[in-house]
Amino acid sequence: MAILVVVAATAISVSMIHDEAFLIRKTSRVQLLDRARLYALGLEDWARLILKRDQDDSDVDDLSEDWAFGVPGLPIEAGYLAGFMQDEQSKINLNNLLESEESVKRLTRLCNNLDVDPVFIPALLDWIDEDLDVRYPDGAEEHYDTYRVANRKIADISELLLVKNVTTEMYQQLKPYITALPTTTGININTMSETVFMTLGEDLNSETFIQEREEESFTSVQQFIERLQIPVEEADLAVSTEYFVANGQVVQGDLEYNFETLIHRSNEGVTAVISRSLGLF
Ligand SMILES: [Ca+2]
Ligand SMILES: [Ca+2]
Repeated sequence: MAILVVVAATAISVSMIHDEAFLIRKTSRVQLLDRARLYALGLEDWARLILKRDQDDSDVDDLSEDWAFGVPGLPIEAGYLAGFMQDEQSKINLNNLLESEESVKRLTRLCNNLDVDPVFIPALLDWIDEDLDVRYPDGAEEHYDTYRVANRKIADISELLLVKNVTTEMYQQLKPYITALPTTTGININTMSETVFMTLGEDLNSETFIQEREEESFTSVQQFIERLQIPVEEADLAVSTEYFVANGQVVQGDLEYNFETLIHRSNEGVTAVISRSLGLF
């Protein structure tokens, strides 16, 4: 942890060094905001650095690695920084649905397990697919409600709220377990929650899964299936991750500045920002 904090402090001061002159003494709200923004971007740079180093260290991603430990509250002038990263591939990727029947089955099981009516799934598929043919019986194309159906990959899971038969309550229940990534991805079995594990098949036992994983991370999907002795489809499962979300908070006096950034990391360890929300939200 101490090493992480030092690395964070170093990365942040490096990325801020050019703006040093600006930081001195002036404390108007605009300047506080600018400064918070710089700290936030510094923290994001640090997250990318941690991910790059992690890629150099190992081919597997699990919850014992540096990226999985947050910065609990690093003191800065007149406030503090905090942040944490999450593996976006620990969730069900809605943009897998068209290419993978297994992903549709998993989403259906997720709904059933959470007591959410899966009746919206055909309309969701219509929302994503490029054609205008309505799926029978509950699909929806062009003229549903006041919205135009997107007919392309989902950019943000909140789009689900626009899909026929999805209520705010259903969305809130599903939200922690779903994601929308720009490419087809595997669920990382080393980071997924018990709830996501339970979507991989019928009558599974999540206790054994958690015990086995705590003993040792899974080095391959095949090894996961062998160790647990469960009838699970290998499709769209993985032991490593390309997409992470970095969350951070910069507190300066009474000002609380937040960011949430989706980061892609390639097999070569090159990171890129895919999307970012930044500000006083
Ligand atoms: Ca790793
Ligand atoms: Ca469509």
